[in-house]
Amino acid sequence: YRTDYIPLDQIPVWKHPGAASAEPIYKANDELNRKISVFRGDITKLEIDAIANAANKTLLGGGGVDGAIHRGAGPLLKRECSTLGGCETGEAKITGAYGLPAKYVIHTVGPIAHGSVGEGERRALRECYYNCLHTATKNRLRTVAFPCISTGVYGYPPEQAVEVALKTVREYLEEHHMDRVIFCVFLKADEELYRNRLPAYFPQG
Ligand code: AR6
Repeated sequence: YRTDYIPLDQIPVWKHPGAASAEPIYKANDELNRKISVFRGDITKLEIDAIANAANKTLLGGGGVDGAIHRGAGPLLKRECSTLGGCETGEAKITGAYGLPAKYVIHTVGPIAHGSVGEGERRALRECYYNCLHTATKNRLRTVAFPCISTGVYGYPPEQAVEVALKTVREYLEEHHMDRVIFCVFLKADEELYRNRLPAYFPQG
């Protein structure tokens, strides 16, 4: 019996900081605000409908969050992934989660940025978030956790990636039914980035 799994009901909904906050970009919508969480820790521990994986085009595993997901899931994950014919940048493909507490893993491949981004990289990163959410919707899944796609090995600047992540999720939630989206950050600096920028995309009503 595992005791290190984190059920969704133990992850608080993001709390608006109140007075000092970023300039709003979108209209306030408290209903949407209640669908967002920032969780700092290991995405492989989350008991949720789906976790997104920042994979590579082979889908056969790697380092970073991809390595952690494959280690946690066990070898059957790689076996299923090997039947999928890889994944293009910006695409998303769903598999079982095997030994993980999540129900599914949605694999996506972020753009390789190496420190500088143009419109192509931005569009590709948007597609990652959008296609993961769309894959969740198509599979009737209502709760999804995202790592900070592309901001590790792939070198996408985190302070630019957070804008794409928050904008894409905000726009998706406006148009589709989803119960919870968790931004699963691993680094303290990323937690601060998300908490600082969330009020721009999810202002208080
Ligand atoms: N849970 C949540 N986030 C994590 C975890 C974890 N267990 N471990 C790391 N992170 P990266 P990328 C964070 O490099 O940049 C792989 O080799 C990490 O701190 O995992 O998209 C793939 O096979 C960072 O914030 O993904 C590809 O070849 C974020 O996850 C390549 O890396 C993403 O970092 C993909 O690179």
